[in-house]
Amino acid sequence: MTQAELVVVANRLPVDRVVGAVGEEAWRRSPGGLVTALEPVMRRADGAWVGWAGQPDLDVEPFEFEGTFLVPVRLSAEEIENYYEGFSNDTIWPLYHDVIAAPRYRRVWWDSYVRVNRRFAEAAAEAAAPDATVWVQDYQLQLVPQMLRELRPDLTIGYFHHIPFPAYGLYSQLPWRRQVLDGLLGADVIGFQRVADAGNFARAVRRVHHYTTKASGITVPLEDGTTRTALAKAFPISIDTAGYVELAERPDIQARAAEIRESLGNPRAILLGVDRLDYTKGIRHRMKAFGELLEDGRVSVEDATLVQVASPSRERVESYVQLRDEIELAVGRINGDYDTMGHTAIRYLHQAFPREEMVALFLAADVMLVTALRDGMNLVAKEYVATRTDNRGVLVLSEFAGAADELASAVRINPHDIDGMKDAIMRAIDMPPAEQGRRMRALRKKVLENDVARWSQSFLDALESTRRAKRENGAVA
Ligand code: GDG
Repeated sequence: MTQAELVVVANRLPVDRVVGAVGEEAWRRSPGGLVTALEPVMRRADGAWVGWAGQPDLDVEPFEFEGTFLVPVRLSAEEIENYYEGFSNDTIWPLYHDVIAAPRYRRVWWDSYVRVNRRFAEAAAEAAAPDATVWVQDYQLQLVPQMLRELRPDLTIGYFHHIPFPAYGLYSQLPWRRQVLDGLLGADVIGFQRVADAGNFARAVRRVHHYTTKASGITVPLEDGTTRTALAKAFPISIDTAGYVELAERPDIQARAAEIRESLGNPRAILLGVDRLDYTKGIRHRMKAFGELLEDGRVSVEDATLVQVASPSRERVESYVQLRDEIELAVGRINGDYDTMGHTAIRYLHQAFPREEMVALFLAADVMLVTALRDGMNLVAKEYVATRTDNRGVLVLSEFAGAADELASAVRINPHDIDGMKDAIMRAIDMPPAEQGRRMRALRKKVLENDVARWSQSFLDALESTRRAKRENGAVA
């Protein structure tokens, strides 16, 4: 098997398997942000990508795809249930999002998580050339860095955590808190979305292990009595800004935006929410606020329509099934009470759309509502800003989204404070164009400066510095 100088390890491969009419198999690039982010880097480096192909019990040999070597990791239906839907999405996800939903701690899930993480580590160890760089992605694979270091001490290992890292008071609930920290500390660079996440991680390491931390460095003792340094630092992720600007400037997409406005009956203001249907996104809180504004008579359906795209997500996890019921009940009630023949209060779409349609929606929306109760970053906030090339439109942004650290010129809200959120929505609807322009220009500056290429480059640069430091210290032959 070919060995690569740069190996990315992620739960999912960057492709989806499609089967044609006569049963022929093909692979299609999946549209995710991480894929776009890493595509140029992978191409340059002749990289390899280790991940699951998205279907149970699928045996596929490693293969080349558009300049990247793809290494599929097989997962059984039972492992998908225990490692992915169980431990990743029903234990770690709610725990790391400040216990918005109750995490479930099940030992069979943990056992499966350990087994699957080992399989990913072994596949990465095989795919990496001597002294190569391996970049592990996200909370499904927290044990991989240490497992990989044991298998291949020559490698330089990075890990990026896409979701929040909670305060120790919550993290300490995890029955396997020590093992997870040890897994992450196997990396040379551990990247987080916010400075606060890196701080929470360092504090957890101090509390559990009493290791010394200084600035971003954590001193990790080794078995032979020496130490090594792991770097825990913020690298806020971003988007392919230029790609979004290009779509926003396309005449057909602008025409589609006008058509969307028209088909909603040309209300004075279109409010937009775009989220995976997830309890961390604060969709219910948003609807409550909007429903009350209608009830109070502060807006009418002629004034404002809320378009909510809630793309289907994790539909086999019980808490998600329940959330969907609650949201759809709320939408039905609000629309039942306030819709007229020509206008709707909430246009709810439980569907996924192509990126072109998403950009048309961003262009049609006067106000973007990002009301997450807790979110690692929230790329939707940045995408909206990127597409507003005319500097119009208002971003209402939760303080609990990582994006709030950078996007200080948004209208900031605490989504738990429904009255505060109602006032913020009214302020956004009524905001004079001059103020919209001032705020949007400042927001766009941030998103144009820090795009996703810059993000991946700064992470890889940090990894490269640790590699050089190791060489100079003679730690690696
Ligand atoms: C995790 C962290 C962190 C959504 N619906 C459709 C669609 N989307 C796209 C959005 C955006 C992406 O999916 C969602 O990204 P977010 O950042 O908003 O949220 P998560 O999925 O929870 O992502 C998060 C992120 O990782 C990256 O590190 O920011 O905090 O939770 O790009 O536009 N795209 C299309 N159709 C849809 O229907 N095409």
